[in-house]
Amino acid sequence: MAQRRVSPRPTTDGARMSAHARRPSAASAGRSRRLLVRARRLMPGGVNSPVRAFGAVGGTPRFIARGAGPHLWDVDGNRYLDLVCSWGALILGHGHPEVVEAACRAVRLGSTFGAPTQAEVELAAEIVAAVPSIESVRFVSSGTEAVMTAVRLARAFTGRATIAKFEGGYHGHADGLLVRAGSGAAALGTPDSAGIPPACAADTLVLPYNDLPRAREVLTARAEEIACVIVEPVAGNMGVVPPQPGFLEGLRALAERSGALLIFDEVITGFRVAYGGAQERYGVSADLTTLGKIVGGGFPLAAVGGRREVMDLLAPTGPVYQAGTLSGNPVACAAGLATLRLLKRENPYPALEASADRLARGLREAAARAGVPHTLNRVGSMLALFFADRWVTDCQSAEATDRARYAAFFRGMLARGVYLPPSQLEAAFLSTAHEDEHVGLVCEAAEAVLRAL
Ligand code: KE4
Repeated sequence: MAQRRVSPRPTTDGARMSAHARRPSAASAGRSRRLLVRARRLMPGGVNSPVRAFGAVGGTPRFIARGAGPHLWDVDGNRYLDLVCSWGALILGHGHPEVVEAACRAVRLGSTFGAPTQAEVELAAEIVAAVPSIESVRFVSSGTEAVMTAVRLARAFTGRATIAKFEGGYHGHADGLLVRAGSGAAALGTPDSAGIPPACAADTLVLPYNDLPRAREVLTARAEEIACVIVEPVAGNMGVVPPQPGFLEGLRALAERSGALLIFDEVITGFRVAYGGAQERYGVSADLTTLGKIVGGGFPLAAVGGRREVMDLLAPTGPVYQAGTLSGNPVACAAGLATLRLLKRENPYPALEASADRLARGLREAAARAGVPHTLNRVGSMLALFFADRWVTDCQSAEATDRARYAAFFRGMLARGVYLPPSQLEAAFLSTAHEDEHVGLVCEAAEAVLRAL
């Protein structure tokens, strides 16, 4: 057991704090640091998903003890305003009573049966009602599985092999999709993962996001071989990059013309940017849609859905095999159902839009007053502040921003009790639990940190 030292010592975040003179919101990280030492002996990097290791921002990853509403508490008792919301999953904040009650009620009846349940039928019905292009849905346990299944369906339906994706788009870690992915991979500077056979990556075309002429050129030239075009309708894994006007409509037309399926990866945007996701917000329908995060209410549940003639290719009705021990898990379905029913009943989207707009304006004003070059992208309640002097419209411009300055900003905000995404190439989120006072606190902290930068 490490000998606890009582003298003040520099934390790895560079802020020297003593046990007595700690700023009210400054965060000590002693227990997190000690847990990290143990964790690294037991798990690669001490984490179960790379971005959590703070590799892109430096400092000690905080081990979280609990969450409530808009807040997280770490194992040292420090409280943070959470702008990650478990990567967008918690649109209702941490521990919403209706979601907790639904999950507790379900788990008392049994955690998993490996057999059909009514909860799956009810959740499927909510999703089919919410997204008109989804006539049939299959539940899985992660966004990666949902995308894997969507791509396999597209290949079976078209009889073609090639996938077209967009640079900076992250669609989970299936071999064929981890090609110049965004999110963790790009942030770590290894856009292509080791362990993926060249032959596998060869079936994946990577196009520049928001570049419709280039997409038109490639998708026309190689029309015969393209099984699907998969896109994040709002990119949330290179920071936040909205689709340029006409981009999604153009992809729709190109897919139509080439006979490829258009897959909207709405793992982030589904139920986030509107109740009907990006398809409602932009009025463009997909052939297949992948959902995750919000749809599971904070539990491991994701989904792939779309045209019945495509979905019916899935076993047991068709020849495309796909399966999962915990697929459609009853506890996750209960939490997801409670979440979607509350979103439909209360329609918090206008209020979320207004809160996020206030936050965006406050951050822009703080950066301007601090004289720090910046740009900010926002769609609904997902947003990203970049340190750059020009718009961020694609992966190249996102990666060209001042990421070292973002890392310093992240650490400064963390020390002031605001938990931002630990990578510039991620999205920040608000939840219905974030109120005006919380938005104001974030803007105040941002101004102080930006001035210090
Ligand atoms: P999961 O397999 O992580 O549940 O979902 C993969 C996925 C698919 N599609 C999109 C658009 C996604 O954003 C994701 C996962 N998102 C990342 C954060 N941007 C999850 C966080 C992490 O990897 O730790």
